Amino acid sequence: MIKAVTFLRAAGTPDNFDKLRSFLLALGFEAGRGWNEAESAGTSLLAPLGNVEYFTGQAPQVAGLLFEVTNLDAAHQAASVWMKANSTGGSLGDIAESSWKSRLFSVEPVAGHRMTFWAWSEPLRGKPVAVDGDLSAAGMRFGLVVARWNAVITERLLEGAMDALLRSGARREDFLITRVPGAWEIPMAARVLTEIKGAGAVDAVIPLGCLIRGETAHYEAIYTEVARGIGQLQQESGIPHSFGVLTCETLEQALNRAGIKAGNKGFEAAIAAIEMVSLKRKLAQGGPQ
Ligand code: DLZ
Repeated sequence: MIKAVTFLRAAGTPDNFDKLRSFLLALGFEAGRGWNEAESAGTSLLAPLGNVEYFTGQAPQVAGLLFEVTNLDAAHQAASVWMKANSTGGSLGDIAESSWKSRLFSVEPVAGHRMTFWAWSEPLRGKPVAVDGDLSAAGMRFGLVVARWNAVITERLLEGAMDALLRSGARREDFLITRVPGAWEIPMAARVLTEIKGAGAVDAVIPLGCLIRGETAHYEAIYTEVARGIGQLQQESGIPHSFGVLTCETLEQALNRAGIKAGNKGFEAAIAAIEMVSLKRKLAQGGPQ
């Protein structure tokens, strides 16, 4: 139900009003919609986030207006430049460590209007909490579907994928490799893999194929169906499917993406699958703890 937090401050004079607005815009506030009427004028300065904090214990020496910034040194530099360009009788303090695991500085861009800018000392504090998958494949089981068409490429993709799985802690018995005639058949085989139950059930499917436009008249038709089929299967089964199907203009381009010059997309597809299985498991356990 709460929509926003607003701090009302009386600027005093029109000159103070202009100066404070100019200073806070220089420090990175976004200009909101103000008002200008006969009895009063207002300027609105927007921050991406706001909160109200109550506390117990001893607070650091901070002003009532407290602004968190992403880069305190850059903010201090911007404040310093503004203060030099505007003789206001205000003052700018140095950056200091606070007792609250943060660094801060206080400034009066206009005398009598004190505010404090701060940032966490530890860069990862204050960041939004996110859940990331890990890259450990131990304890996971994978189904790989490899198209035989353009085997010179797809076998390299398979090598890359196996390399990624083994190096990430999977054992050889933890992945089941199936071969299909061409990319068109990948979704069907992937579906069968997702339907395995019990000890052989797979945690993720890694499809590996290669479509080369120059040599495939109905390239678009096959590609669209393969992409749609794999995507649909992933949604329906809830089992992560990465996408290791190359779509290239030429054989040279395909070779480059299969380990020659532009990485190995099979390796990348396996890593993505590991990450998604891990993420899925973490989220199933309740997300960030
Ligand atoms: C038929 C065909 C053609 C022309 N090109 C490719 C290709 O570039 N890559 C690929 O994986 N498969 C190709 N195929 C085979 C089809 O995917 C499919 O296997 C056959 O049409 C048999 O259903």
